[in-house]
Amino acid sequence: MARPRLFNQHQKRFVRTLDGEWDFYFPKSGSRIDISDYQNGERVTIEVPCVWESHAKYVNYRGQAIARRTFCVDRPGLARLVFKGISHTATIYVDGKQVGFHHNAYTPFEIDLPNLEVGEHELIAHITNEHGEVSALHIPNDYYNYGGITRPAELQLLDSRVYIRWVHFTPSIASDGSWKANLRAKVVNLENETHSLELTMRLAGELGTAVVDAKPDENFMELEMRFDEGAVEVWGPENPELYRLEASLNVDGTAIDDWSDRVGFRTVEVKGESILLNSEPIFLYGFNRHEDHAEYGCALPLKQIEADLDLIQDLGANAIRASHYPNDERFLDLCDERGILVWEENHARGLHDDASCGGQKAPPMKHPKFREQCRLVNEEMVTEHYNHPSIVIWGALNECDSYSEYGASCYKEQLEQIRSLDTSRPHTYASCFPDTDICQEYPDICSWNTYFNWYSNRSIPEALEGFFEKLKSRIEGKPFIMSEFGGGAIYGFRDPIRRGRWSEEYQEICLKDCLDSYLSHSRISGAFIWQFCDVRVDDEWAMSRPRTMNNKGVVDEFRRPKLAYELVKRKFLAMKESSGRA
Ligand code: ADA
Repeated sequence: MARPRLFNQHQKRFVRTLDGEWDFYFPKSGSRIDISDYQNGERVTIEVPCVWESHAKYVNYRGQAIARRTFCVDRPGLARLVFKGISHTATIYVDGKQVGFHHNAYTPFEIDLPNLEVGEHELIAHITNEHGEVSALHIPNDYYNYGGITRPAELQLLDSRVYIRWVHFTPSIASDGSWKANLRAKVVNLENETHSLELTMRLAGELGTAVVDAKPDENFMELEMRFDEGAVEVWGPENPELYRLEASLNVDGTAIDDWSDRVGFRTVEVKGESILLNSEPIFLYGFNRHEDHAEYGCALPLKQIEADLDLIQDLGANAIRASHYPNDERFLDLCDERGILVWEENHARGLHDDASCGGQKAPPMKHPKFREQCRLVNEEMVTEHYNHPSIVIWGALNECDSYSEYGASCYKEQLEQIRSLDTSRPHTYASCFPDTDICQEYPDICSWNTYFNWYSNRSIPEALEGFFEKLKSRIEGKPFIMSEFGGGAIYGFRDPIRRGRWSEEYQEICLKDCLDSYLSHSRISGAFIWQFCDVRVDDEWAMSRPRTMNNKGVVDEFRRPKLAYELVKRKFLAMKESSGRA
């Protein structure tokens, strides 16, 4: 059983995991199965969280499935279903009645069931991982679009139908050097009348209160708390100090609901061509990481997420780019605890006007659902992951159409939306179109994916100077991150004499040349190796990817280290020593 977070967020709510055995029904032929006659399908009992591709018979299955289980409600009141990730689109039914729908594998969703009777209930998720009309974002890609209930799920039972949905914590430094904490809460009232409530917040030994007349539906309130300089420890890579934020919703002094999270006192901003963490320039160095593993697909259990971060820290990295989608919150919780900096981004990779996209009638960015699906992912990503101190950059639209007027309107719209949801972090996007990109005015940080010595055989220093010359006017006055670089190596292919392409030796040379240039370049504030581990790719990409894998990992899909591992470790540890950081 997997908990959705590394800690409990509620004392008053009764919380029960919905992980464990679910019955999955697959069509006996074709790729469609319906809620009306799923019992005629092929039944397989699967341990959730999972991808169905972990089952030999469904290793390549792209289509629909019905997932079913029951759950018990043993008290009247409000029942809530919390899904941290279903891949990639799901319609949810309770007792045969549709109660929810969610698109996108990588963002969480929650469903309120205010009038569920006491007793046993049937829960069904009608899931698809199909490509085509259903999604503009899940298209055939250089990573695999899995199917399943891939992240933890839980049932919550509340006595009250008025509850705390979330509290956003925004730390800042006041002019006198003390800390200010802006706390913005969302309270949901599912009853028909307005309730006069008191919201109390406890944080780092301080207490703040706000009175709220919670009308039916959604209510927002804010309060500010102050902390003397030195009263709290600053969160950072060398001292990732976390504090528990505890909120309580009270009527006449009696708590009706509670909610808690972990937060860190830190600031991140851009100043000229530098990225500042706690007012000090910082250089981000690390990896792009897909959530993918040979045994688990994208449904990594906590032990594997921890093992990945053990390797990432052994390699000396201080940062991870969560390419190319919002990550499992347990990964973010661990990064909060370990002081690893995160660039988290919305779900998009290579959505062009002209990309071949697996049967889509419209190119993905012109897919009729593109703008709405991106808008929802941005909102869910920022709203649900807002409090993680480890997230220092929001990203959008990796290598999408940033070269056309239409594409530029999408970049502008989405970066503005992310800014409207969070003014406390800088944003960026990773481009790969130096000749045609027209969107560099929109992001706070300019980021570029370049493979000078993999997709071409150019010398890095020479290529880099020409590259900066070409971008000069567009990136002037902003920080610059080299967001992707590297080369492929087939694990176990050693070629010490020839050092041929796809050998581990060749990859080591690629990475050495890149790191020697990028880690010490005065114009660069960050360098993310593509990528941490080898990942499975969609069948449509298999022709250009040996082993139907993206083989640019420094470890393979089982986390077996390649020759470049020790080189990268030496380079990153030298960065750590030179920056004087722990
Ligand atoms: C792009 C893309 C990555 C990966 C990489 C590669 O930069 O952003 O997702 O596909 O290329 O391996 O070529």
